[in-house]
Amino acid sequence: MVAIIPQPLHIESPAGGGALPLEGTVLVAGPSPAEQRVAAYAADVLTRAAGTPVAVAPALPDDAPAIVLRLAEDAGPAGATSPERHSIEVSEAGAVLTAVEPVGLFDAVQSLRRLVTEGERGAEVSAVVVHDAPRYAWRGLSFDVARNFFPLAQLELVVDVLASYKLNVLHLHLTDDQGWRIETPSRPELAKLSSDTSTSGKAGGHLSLADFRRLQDYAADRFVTVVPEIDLPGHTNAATAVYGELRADGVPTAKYEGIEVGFSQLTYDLPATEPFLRDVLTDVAAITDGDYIHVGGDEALTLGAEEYAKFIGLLEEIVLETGKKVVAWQEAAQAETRPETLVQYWDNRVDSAPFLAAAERGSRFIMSPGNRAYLDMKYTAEYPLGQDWAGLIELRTAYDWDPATVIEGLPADQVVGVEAAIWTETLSTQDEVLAMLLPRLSAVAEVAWTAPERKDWEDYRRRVVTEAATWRRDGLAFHETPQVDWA
Ligand code: TNX
Repeated sequence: MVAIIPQPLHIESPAGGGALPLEGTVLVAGPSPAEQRVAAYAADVLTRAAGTPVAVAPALPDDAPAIVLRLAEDAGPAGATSPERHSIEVSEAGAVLTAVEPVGLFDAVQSLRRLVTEGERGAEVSAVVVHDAPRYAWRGLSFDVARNFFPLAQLELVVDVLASYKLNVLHLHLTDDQGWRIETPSRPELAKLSSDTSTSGKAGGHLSLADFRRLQDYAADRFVTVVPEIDLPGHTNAATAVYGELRADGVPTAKYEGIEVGFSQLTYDLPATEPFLRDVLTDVAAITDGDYIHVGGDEALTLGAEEYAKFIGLLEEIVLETGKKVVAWQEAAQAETRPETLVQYWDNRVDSAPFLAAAERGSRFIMSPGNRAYLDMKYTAEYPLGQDWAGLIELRTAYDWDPATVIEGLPADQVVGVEAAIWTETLSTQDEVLAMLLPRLSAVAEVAWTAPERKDWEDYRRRVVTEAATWRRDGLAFHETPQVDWA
């Protein structure tokens, strides 16, 4: 069975079946560094999938079959305009992957690795024709490394998982009440003094500038962009625990290791506040490769509307001055964000009038509805990990939704994408995080990539079975939900 996740727009198997044997097959790509990087990545994943070496060759061989990676304008489904559009053609004689840009070749490789099966002649790639392009350009995961810290190696593993599902954004929630997880050179005390706490009682930690550099390089090799979040003006106890001048009474707050939200805040009118915001946001912008900085904006429950709105305006101004663009959680829409600011929807319990008003002003949205995409929610009431305030999210719940209809009345073309989210108040190990992500992240990836008319729960639950073999091979924890016949 051919089982690609996320499901492509167009996929066809030739009537006679057939397959390309991988033994002796080589990879050939164009000379640019980006094409060669995709080829090297393909060699690695195909070698692991095949259990036999698949190498990159400098040129087309005369005497061996090849998998050719080529850049050309005629790639993808008819009429598709996404820069990620691509096509795949596999026959018994060889394979050709065609894309307009290297990122599309990378996407094609993720499909190709899922076509590898064990045949009579050893590992082989099923004969197939694919034409594909994503529904949304922004497809990500928001990962909370503030409630518990996850070091570079674990973040790189998460990037690998994202890339394998054609997800292209790693949004890192770097600061919260429980810890400051990024080195900020103009405010070195933050990471030094306020990163040793966590909700699990574990030691905590933070990313050094060198870690952040390495993470972005690792992600870029996989066409994943890192979006750093500094959560402001609430969720700021890690900062007020360091700087008493950020408090009206001048006294630093105590460190916090609980899991309550909404109690901490900055104060707009204090002289130390704006310099603090400028320092940390300018530092973070300076080390960020991507276009976007996330300024948080959620659950500033102790602030009045007026002070909150002044904060959002100032945060936008500072980030724009650094040359970056702004993402903010949905609450910011109430403060009349600028139209260019991306609004990240999460709390589906509230009235949608402010979002429709923001949409009228031109705002665009990233969809992370808590009752669908919050992968820190429990699968079932009995599940030992996670929370349940947004509901229980079994696999089908994470699969069966349409980002375009989450906010009734929102124009569909003002949805730019989808992010799953994983908050880590109750999660402190790699296995715990993975068991929450897998298999649900693959379902959200299909929501983000696949056209609605190509989605089908029964078909997805058959396809996801084959993912388990890869997770087991790579030692990735996953939840064996009874909604799937894992076999
Ligand atoms: C709400 S979602 C929060 C987070 C919590 C999460 C727990 C959002 C923008 N804020 O601070 O970690 O619920 O599920």
